[in-house]
Amino acid sequence: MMDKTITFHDHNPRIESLQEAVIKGLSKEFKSIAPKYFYDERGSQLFAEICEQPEYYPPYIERTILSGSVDEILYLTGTERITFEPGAGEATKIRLLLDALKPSAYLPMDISCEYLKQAAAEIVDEFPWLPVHAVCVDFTHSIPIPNTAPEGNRLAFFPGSSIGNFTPNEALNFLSMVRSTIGQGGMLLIGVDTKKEPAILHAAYNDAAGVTAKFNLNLIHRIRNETGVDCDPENFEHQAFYNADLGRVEMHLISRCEQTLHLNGHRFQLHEGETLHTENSYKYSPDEFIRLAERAGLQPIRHWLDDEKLFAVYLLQA
Ligand code: AVJ
Repeated sequence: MMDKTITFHDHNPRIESLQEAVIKGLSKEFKSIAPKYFYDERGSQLFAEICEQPEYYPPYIERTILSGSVDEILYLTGTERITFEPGAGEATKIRLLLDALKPSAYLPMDISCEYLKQAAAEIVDEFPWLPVHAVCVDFTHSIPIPNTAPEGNRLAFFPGSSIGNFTPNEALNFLSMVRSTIGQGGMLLIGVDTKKEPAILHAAYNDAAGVTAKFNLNLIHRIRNETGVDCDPENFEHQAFYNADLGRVEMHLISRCEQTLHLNGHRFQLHEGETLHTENSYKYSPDEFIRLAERAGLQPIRHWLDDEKLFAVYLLQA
């Protein structure tokens, strides 16, 4: 029986097929595929494993910052806010805040309905007093608040430096959309990775256990299994580096040889050393991020960094 405190709202997000993405992405002069295609079941598992690697500092540091700042966050936001989380996934980090912030409702939002339902059920198990409205939607297009959710002040939660996958311009659009969803007086609590020593970034995206490499190469497995393209993961190599000019970590899959991939009558030639660009992860200094937020109409209230300034959490207000 469905728990009475969960309601589902399915906005039927249209997911571009992997096949369409491969045809579009391989037709470009600089071949690329968007990072959202990493996350099939195996990819999501591998990402969870990345989050346990000692070199991949963001999850651990963000958790430490959030746990250590709960009282201050509570003081600044108050309780009883309608709290929504775009791209909530397994909704792990919100758990650090729920008992203190006591939202009047929690709205996890995700494009993957199955994951979302599971996460929502687990949240209600753990926090039986909390009304949960699970919203299945592509949050890059819209952030719909169900009209069955309570009225009142809103708080958006966007942890994990997910904003780093957007270009700065897309990030500005996303922040503007959040601003209009939270309305006057609404707040955004967001985790953003900082600019730092390239060696630290390099290690974070080239972990010694090779999990990030596996995560990146899983895309080739997916393409082979789901689109029938005759690609061999052995013919690709993981590459990740910090592009200082653009302030981002780039991930690529490098072709180890001259190869031709066939898909539905299309032929895609890859030269030895040619790259398939799979991810950007933008990094922001606090000054840069605050400027971006202000351009989106969000005022900085406070931000928290760890001692080594490896990661930042910002509280902003519309
Ligand atoms: C989930 C986008 C925040 O950019 O650090 C981790 C994804 N890619 N290791 C990031 C990722 C390789 C991650 N984000």
